[in-house]
Amino acid sequence: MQPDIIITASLPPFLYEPLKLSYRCHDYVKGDDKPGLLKAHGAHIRGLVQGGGTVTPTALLDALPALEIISVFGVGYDGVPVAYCKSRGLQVTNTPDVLTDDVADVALGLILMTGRGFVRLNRFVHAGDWPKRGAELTTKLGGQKVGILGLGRIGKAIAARCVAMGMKIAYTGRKAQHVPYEFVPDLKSLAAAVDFLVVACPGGEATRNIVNAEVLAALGKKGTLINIARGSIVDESALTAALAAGVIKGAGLDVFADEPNIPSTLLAMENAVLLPHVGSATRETRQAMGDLCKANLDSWFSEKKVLTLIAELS
Ligand code: 8YV
Repeated sequence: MQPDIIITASLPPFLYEPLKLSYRCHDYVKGDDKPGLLKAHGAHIRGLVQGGGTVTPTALLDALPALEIISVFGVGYDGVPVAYCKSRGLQVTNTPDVLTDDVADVALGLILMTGRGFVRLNRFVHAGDWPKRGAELTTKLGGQKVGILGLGRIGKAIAARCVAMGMKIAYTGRKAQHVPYEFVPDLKSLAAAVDFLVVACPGGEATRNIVNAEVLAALGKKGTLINIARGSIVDESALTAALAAGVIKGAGLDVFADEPNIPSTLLAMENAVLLPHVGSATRETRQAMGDLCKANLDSWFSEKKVLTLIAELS
């Protein structure tokens, strides 16, 4: 008999359709009667599929006593209660590696869009202003310093791209690594030393609002904040205030605290380039993420092995 699984995020058809062929899928997102769904099927649900940004409450997991695995369609699993999963012996898998390059491309894009003023210049041309006056001069990126918060797989891919543009790299994180980049032990000193501060660390309680007013003040007028990781890592009201008061030069953001809602004050900031969380949003990468998300379930239910168990559980 096909295993029962519960779907707690809205999934693309290229993942949902194959899942429906292999599993009895219970849609917790579209289902109107959620308590009814849990009452009828909770006892025999063995797998859960969620998105990278989905928050999974322990109360929901309590209602799934037969659950064996959570397969995250995304690399970030900050919405998964990992300690709880560990105590219950649940497998938790994600989709690392396959999205690294695309997310790093977005970080580089945001550096180019903010640093070289490409978004402003695009508006300038569309507005018919070019025949009226010359384009503004911006700042050369080669030689500027990029500080990376979180030098994991994505952070390293961002560093490689910035090196290719002649930029200098420093980073902070839990520990120094064997890499040819300068390690700065604390975030505030890193912010003070760089032109671009790039947020590339995991979200979750340990990193909530660590990019705060103090860090932004250290980044200062010379500095631009780039975030491709999680909105929760940056204190969004402090960021909006810093942008409004010219405390920092600008921001390039792909992620926000309460997606898809962005405070109107932040939306209004001319010195911020805003994207709708598109780090992994290419057809190729989303397909690869979908394939890996399903492969983890398939491998667990056929061989009791998973392909990408999260670090805390391995
Ligand atoms: C996706 C992400 O938007 O991988 C992640 O953690 O944030 C993004 O790649 C999301 O996971 C899709 O569910």
